[in-house]
Amino acid sequence: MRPLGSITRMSTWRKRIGTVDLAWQSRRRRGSNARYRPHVEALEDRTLLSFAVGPSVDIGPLLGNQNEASLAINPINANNLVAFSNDLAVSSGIRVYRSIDAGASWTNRLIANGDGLGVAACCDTQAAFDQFGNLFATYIDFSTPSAIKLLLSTDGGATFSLIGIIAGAGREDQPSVATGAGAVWVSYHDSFGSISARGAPVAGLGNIGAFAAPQIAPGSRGGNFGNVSIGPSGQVLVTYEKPINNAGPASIYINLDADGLGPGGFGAAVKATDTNVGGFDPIPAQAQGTVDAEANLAYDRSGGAHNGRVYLVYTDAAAAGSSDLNIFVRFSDNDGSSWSLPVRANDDSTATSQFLPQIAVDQNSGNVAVAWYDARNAGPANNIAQIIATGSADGGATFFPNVPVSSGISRSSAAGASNDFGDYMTMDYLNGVFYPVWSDNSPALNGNPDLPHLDIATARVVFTPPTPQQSAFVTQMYRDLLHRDPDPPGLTYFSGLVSNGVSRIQLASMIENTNESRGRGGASYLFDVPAPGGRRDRPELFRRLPGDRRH
Ligand SMILES: [Ca+2]
Ligand SMILES: [Ca+2]
Ligand SMILES: [Ca+2]
Repeated sequence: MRPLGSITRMSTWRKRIGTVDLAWQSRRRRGSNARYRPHVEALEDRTLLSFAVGPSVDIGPLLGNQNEASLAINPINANNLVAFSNDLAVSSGIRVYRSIDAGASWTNRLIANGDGLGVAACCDTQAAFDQFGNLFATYIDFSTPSAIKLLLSTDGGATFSLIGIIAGAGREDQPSVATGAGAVWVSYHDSFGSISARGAPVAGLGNIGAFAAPQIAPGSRGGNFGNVSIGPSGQVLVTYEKPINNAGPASIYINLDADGLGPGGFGAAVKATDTNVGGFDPIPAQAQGTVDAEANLAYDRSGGAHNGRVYLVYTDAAAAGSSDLNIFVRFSDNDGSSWSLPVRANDDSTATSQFLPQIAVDQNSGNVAVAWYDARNAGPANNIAQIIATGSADGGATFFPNVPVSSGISRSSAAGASNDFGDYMTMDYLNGVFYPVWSDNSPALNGNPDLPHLDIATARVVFTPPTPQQSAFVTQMYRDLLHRDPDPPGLTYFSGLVSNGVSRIQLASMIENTNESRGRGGASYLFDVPAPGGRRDRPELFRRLPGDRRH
């Protein structure tokens, strides 16, 4: 409880307004017959926003189309970001982008085009830093036969070395890379049509052990568009969609390797959810490239309240063939054996497409961020998209109001890229800041040299969910006014309002004026006590306790 301030101040106030008199008397009588007590501290954080979105930055002003990007934040130096993308303007190679100033400025170069890192890299880049500052990047190399390769950088993306060929039979697809718990894992669609994965121990910067033999996920044959994540004890979860050869319906499965790098393999496939978005679902905003359900995983290794929880983000639609795609999140506290009910992350009321979602956990806080391409402002044509994001501070039970991330809206059909925006987007999230990375040909993106071709863009998004004090305030107000604890959506909503600058007095008024509160009677609040000198920017709240009859 915050001290009320000096009696002198209170005496000054007393002349102004009777409620202060009551508070002053309460102070005089404290411990005996106090009927009033200061309930809430002075307002604070009134201008604090839950999301602060920086400008969209063109990370590589390049001729032609670049798309299908991935990005990772260096935990040793969070100002060091490294991204990768396809570069459709060149015959071979992938583009690597590097920033050392938290994404404000970037350099880029082409790699894996006959330089020793790769023969003819094409696509499907995925990147992850680990806790030591090792940066891993995987991609498909169109060598003969084509192969999935893994690169390592120990200097924050300045230089790379080829760790090895993860798979090279010639028909592999869609690699993913994950780090955590002293390991690095790569999963991929193998040449026999199943999901396979390989892991290696990591003991320090540049200290990468040998990769174990490939492990097949039982029951995954015919699945693709997968992802991999590592849990806090080293357990490994892969996900994939199956079947993939239609526009929907399909299902999303997981397999668990419970002992991680230990000798046990992947367990049986578990269906996490059905979805009406198949492996090749043509929607107006991605008509040539089509979309899949884009199932992605993110374990919480934060050591916090939801340590060990794994999140699954994916796309679903009311019916197969519908272009009204939406983004859903489920979570599991038992490594995928069972899953929560889905929570919808996009909060628009349109019938447009939300697609290619990505999810990330801030391993310092356990907070969750989700971002995706979104056609909510496209109108009935449903054919242009911007990047929208949200976050959760309660372990995925509820999500905050959506926030626009990209400065503009892009039209992939104008770019002439056969796979439109690409098969996916990615993001990374660390120390309260997340960076989605996406393909952009909006006129609002500064620097693109040849619109309507695509460049790669990112934006710095600072997610500041309500503080514990703000949430506690809302909880106390529920108990006082509604005589109950807040339901999770109510707690998120009202805490978010406080965090977004709504004053606590306004909040109390909103709750007190609900039908539920009016039906309760009991406690009420006295509002808007002016501060000394008539300033009204630091009002105080005093709770009137039940039983008092003077007000
Ligand atoms: Ca194992
Ligand atoms: Ca929708
Ligand atoms: Ca370009």
